[in-house]
Amino acid sequence: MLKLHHAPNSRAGRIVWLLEELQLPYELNRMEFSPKALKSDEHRARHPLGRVPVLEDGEVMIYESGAIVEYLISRHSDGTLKPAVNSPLFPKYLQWFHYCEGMVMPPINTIVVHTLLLPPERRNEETLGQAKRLLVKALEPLNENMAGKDYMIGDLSGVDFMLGHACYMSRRVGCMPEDMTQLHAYVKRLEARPAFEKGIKT
Ligand SMILES: N[C@@H](CCC(=O)N[C@@H](CS)C(=O)NCC(=O)O)C(=O)O
Repeated sequence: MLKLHHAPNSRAGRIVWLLEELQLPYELNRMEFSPKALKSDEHRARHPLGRVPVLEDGEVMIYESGAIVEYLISRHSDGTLKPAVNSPLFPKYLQWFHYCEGMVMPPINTIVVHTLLLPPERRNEETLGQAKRLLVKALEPLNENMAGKDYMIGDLSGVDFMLGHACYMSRRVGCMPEDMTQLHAYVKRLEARPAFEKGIKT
């Protein structure tokens, strides 16, 4: 049985969403999003930095949300949700998949740290402003990419579990300008999927 180590309002939502789309049976270990839960010896034995998500599959223990998405798609999806290596969509799949943690999530992390996680006296307005500008810039190519498409590479794929969640987060932190109409429509499209809804609400 697959087991997902999870905390609310985190990237673990990407994995719940994928597990639900694939209709795979799984068990959830729900932890609080708190140092007490995430930095416990028990959880550090699963992830040395005490982070989520972590997935267990029998003998396998794997962390990094992108690696988990790829793992589930490769081992548990019967060839769906990923273009074949020789497909013209494959390079775009790789590009956008890695663009998520490489370009979009770093400024989101900074925004979350400087609005929610740090105590008010340690928050820095300049760092926050710079992260917000960087995030908007990182979203621009995604908004352009969405022209004429329902999902990031056309059909729903592994990319959406990464970038779809990151776009949802970007809107949530108030960094998706109104004129990014294609990206707003994309996030609304995702929100209409019950599995996505479950992913972000679990
Ligand atoms: N690149 C990692 C990031 C993991 C990560 O930072 N997770 C956050 C939640 S979204 C976390 O566990 N934070 C707890 C902490 O920083 O103590 C991934 O994609 O899984």
